[in-house]
Amino acid sequence: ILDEIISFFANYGFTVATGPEIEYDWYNFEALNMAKDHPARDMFSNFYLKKNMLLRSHTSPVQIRVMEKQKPPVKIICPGRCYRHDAFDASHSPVFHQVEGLYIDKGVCFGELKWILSEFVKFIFGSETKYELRPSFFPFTEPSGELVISCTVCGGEGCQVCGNSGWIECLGCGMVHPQVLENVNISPKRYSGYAFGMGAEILLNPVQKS
Ligand code: 2NM
Repeated sequence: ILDEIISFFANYGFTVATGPEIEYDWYNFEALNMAKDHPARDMFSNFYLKKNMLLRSHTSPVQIRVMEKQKPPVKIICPGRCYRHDAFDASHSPVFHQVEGLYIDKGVCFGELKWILSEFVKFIFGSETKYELRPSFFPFTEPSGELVISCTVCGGEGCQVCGNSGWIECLGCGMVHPQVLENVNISPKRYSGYAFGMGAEILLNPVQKS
């Protein structure tokens, strides 16, 4: 499944980047615009190993590490294992895999993000799967969005996997927050970019064909 996601984005010029599963507080939170007392940290309730080291709760730290080292254009996809203090249920696991994408260059806009995500949904779930992009919030993107797809298990009727809503949260996305670019010494006046992140395990669900 990771290979399938990667091969889609490789066709659009993304290259794979990886990094450590044990991270510093700075890379997992601070650089992503989440200060020590930021309430958004609760969303990524986490496993600390030491005062400033934890099991990463997303693969965004890899993207921070790449942006620190590499000048734009940056066009990367970051697959890898992540950890969250979540109990097992139909859509959660304390250990899961994420794929995050990042594209930074001059003139990258929200319309381009919408376009590549719509192509992605068609490629992975087929053109019969419906999708919606809804407004959302992340501290590291502004504006932020959430992409939902019609439930691949029940086809939208409502079931345990989609919490009877008929929709499954597929991924989060947005334009990289100017403060995040400042944190890695990229000028937000000259550059902009989009980012997105998704859990890979939801793709283990069978795809409902009509
Ligand atoms: C998501 C949703 C929205 C994201 C942002 C960044 C970075 F490093 F550029 F700031 N990496 N990934 C991002 C944005 C991840 O996952 C749900």
